[in-house]
Amino acid sequence: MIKNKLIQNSKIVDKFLIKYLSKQNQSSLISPMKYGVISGGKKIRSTVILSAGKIFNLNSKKLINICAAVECIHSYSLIHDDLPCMDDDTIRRGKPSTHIKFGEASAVLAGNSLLTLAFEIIADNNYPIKSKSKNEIIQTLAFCSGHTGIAGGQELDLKFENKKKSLKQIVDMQKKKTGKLFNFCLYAVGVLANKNDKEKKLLSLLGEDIGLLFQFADDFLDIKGSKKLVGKPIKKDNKKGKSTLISLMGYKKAHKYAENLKKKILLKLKKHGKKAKDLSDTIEFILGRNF
Ligand code: GRG
Repeated sequence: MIKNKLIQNSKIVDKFLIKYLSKQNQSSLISPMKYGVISGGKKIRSTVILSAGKIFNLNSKKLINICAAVECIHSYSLIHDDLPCMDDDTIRRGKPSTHIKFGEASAVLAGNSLLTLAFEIIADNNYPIKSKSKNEIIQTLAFCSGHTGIAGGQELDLKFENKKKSLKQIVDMQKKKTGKLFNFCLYAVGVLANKNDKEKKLLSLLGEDIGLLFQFADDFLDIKGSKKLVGKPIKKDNKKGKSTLISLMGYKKAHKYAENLKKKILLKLKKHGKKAKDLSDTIEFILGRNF
């Protein structure tokens, strides 16, 4: 059921991105950009956005630009994450990483172009939302992507290699590296649903916890997953000396910790009743997934 939803949502977002890119002046970076963002990946962040939108009766027309922008930022971060100067991975989504297929320089530039494309997609005059909302969404996306968000988290992830770090340090790093983009997903839904500052803050914290849960699942898959299903090399974290919940407390305790986080998230969704069913199903998928 949820798998069908992921496929359906991927199609909607891919269709939007293909159309959007086809209307731009063409350049040789379009190929590595498309390779990095279209027809690959679970598009889980888009599914989180669309499921959260259901709670507030927001339809996909209003949310599609947010989904596409988030997938551009996410794919940009993966292209750069795979570079030799970062995590140095040659396989992503079961295919050669972008720098292996197109060369390092094109991969760096395609990543940069996806980052800027994300902001272009939200600022677009054809995106029919209020200018005030656009500004707020753009500012939050910048905050969640830069040194206070994913880029900052990635820096910590690399610096923490082969070092003994506390639970708080690991959780803070993962909340930045992976949580902040999910934080943005729910915050943007809050903006579009005209929620007040307090409600938007609660939504963004919920999003950050969903992102943290997603990262924990990613770390579990690195140990127990199948390379074929995950689409990237596994058992790398230990070799690289990555600081994860598992390296700190062992697999069993880490799994218990993640289960508790999942319960906490699901409990917070209860107040929304049936309207939160899609998002609850997505959260169940996030921890239970095998890809
Ligand atoms: C500032 C955007 C930005 C990037 C530069 C390289 C970097 C800094 C950040 C890397 C952040 C990173 C790779 C976090 C890991 C998040 C994660 C668990 C990725 C896997 O996501 P999936 O499983 O991937 O959703 P698919 O392939 O399904 O899209």
